Amino acid sequence: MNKTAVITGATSGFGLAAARRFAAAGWNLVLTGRREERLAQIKDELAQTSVLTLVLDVCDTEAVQAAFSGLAAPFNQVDVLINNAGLALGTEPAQACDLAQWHTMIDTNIKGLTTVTHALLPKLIETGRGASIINIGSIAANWPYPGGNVYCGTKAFVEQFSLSLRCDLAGTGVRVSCLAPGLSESEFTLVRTGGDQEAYDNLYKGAHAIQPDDIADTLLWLARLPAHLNINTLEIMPVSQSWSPFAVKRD
Ligand code: NDP
Ligand code: 8X3
Repeated sequence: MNKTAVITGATSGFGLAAARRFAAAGWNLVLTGRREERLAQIKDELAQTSVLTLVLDVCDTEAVQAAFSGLAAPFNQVDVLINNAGLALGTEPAQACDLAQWHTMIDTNIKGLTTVTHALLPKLIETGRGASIINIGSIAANWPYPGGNVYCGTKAFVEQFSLSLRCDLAGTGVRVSCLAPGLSESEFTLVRTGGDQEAYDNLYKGAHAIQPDDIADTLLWLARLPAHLNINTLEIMPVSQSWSPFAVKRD
């Protein structure tokens, strides 16, 4: 029987690449996102496998609970949950930020991710040994940078939640991993900058950034690991990205 992966945020970037990669490997897919048209296109494209698309805002708790409570065959045994839906908004220093943008990041990256997890935990535990939750964190969880403020905070939550979840799931056979990419080329930067194509071009120019397909390959590798192994956290950067010295503001 084919395995089933639930991927949130499958309309672009990592989620879309993962959907393609898992489909090619023969997985059934439950794909979510807010953009209905894109979900319809993806379903057509991935006709080689069983795909259920759900137009879903992860911030809508009732909709998430309703969508995942009634999964029918062949999607009713969930083997992998990839909590990928997320976003950053803004690059300004905290004191110049828009509170509504902060709340949207918290609602999506923290509340949305926890709502989806809560809704699917019973199914994952039912699957048991070999099931996986893979949460998409970020290097921003551990490496703060100017303008990262609330986004960095949300991803620190994702990492700590993933690790704590592992403790609670001990004995169920369900694995939990936090995959933390660095600089990656996707619509993420257009969303963050309100559609600033120049900022996008400048950020990625000459950087040989991580590509969504790189993350998709890593996700499939994680999902296929032998059932007795759990990768706790996995941080990935492009070779071009490394650390700078601490900033010191002098009088
Ligand atoms: P994209 O912008 O390409 O993809 C984001 C996905 O999340 C889209 O499919 C979008 O779908 C979905 N999404 C956003 N908000 C919601 C919502 N409220 N409800 C449902 N779906 C939502 O970015 P990436 O692929 O790069 O990002 C994916 C994840 O990776 C995010 O969690 C991001 O924080 C993280 N990440 C990104 C990095 C990068 O540099 N790109 C690096 C490290 C981590 P739709 O708009 O259709 O709802
Ligand atoms: C996205 C990577 O460095 O832009 O999570 O925060 S970064």
